[in-house]
Amino acid sequence: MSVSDIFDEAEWAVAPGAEDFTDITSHISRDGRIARIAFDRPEVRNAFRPHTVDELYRALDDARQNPRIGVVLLTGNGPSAKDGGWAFCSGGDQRIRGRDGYQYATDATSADPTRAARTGRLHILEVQRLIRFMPKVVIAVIPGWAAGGGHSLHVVCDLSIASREHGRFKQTDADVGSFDAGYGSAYMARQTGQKIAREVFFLAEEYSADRAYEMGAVNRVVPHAELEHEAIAMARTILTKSPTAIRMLKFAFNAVDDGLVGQQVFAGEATRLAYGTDEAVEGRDSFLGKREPDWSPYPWHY
Ligand code: S0N
Repeated sequence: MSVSDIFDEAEWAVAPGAEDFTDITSHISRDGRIARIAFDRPEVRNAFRPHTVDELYRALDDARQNPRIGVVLLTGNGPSAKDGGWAFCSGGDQRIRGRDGYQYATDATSADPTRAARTGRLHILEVQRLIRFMPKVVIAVIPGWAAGGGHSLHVVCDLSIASREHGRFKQTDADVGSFDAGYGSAYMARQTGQKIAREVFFLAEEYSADRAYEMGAVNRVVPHAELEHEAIAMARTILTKSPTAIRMLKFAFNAVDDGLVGQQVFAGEATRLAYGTDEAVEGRDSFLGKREPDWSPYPWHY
């Protein structure tokens, strides 16, 4: 079944465990190497409620843990049956925003009534961190509006590709009193420069995909009908590269802005690489063999 007007069924199979999702769709390419995860609430411009975020986190984490997958496409299904509008994501669902965050549905018809008693959530930030720290390339595929928290999600993705006709951007945070003072704003300023990022946030004006490209906020702008194919082509190019090189590069790009957490993530990968050396094997084996390690074969490189 087609989930979106520009979705190519021939490319994808439903991801294991994704059959019951209500707010997103999750697919894996038929060769098992690319994930396509999409907001599926086109009637509200793909706004997310806590249940959406729960599903999104699960789908992204499944992709993270799948060793065959190297690239994740994050997108929005569409168009809206109500008015034909397209969206990547319009951020938090303002209808259920409470004083302590976004509220789970409380009625028995909600997607998950067992969650009714829980407090409000802002856990889209956990999704941002998952995108940021997963050792795979995440591409925002933007078929329409990227607004509010949806704008922030595209900012945090590694790459962004947008529809020329329908790609629209707007940072509404200051309009609705709900602000992303983390990656959504400060990291955007790293991408576009301070003046432009401040303009985007302080004026909250709509801007086009071509303008986003001029700002350095998106990588490519393509015809709407070609958007998903272009994204898949981009993913396939990345998949021809060394997985270790891509992983180390992503974490190197991150590290400069991520403080000690960035260093920790990069260092973890360095440790993993070290485990593959005879030198580290000697350290482990000497301990297990209850003997002194013999480092003599290993030079002090210069
Ligand atoms: C996206 C906009 C600009 C599209 O305008 P357009 O095309 O004129 O369509 P509309 O007629 O306005 O919308 C169509 C229908 O969709 C509903 N709708 C749209 N967006 C939302 C939404 N976010 N929540 C609920 N409903 C939405 C409309 O109401 C309309 O429905 P009907 O037909 O029934 O009238 C325009 O829609 C717009 O401006 N949307 C609001 C964008 C917005 O302000 N989003 C929230 C911003 N804040 C966040 O997202 C915060 C998120 C968060 O959790 C967070 C917290 C802390 C730190 C970081 C974050 C973060 O991630 O940002």
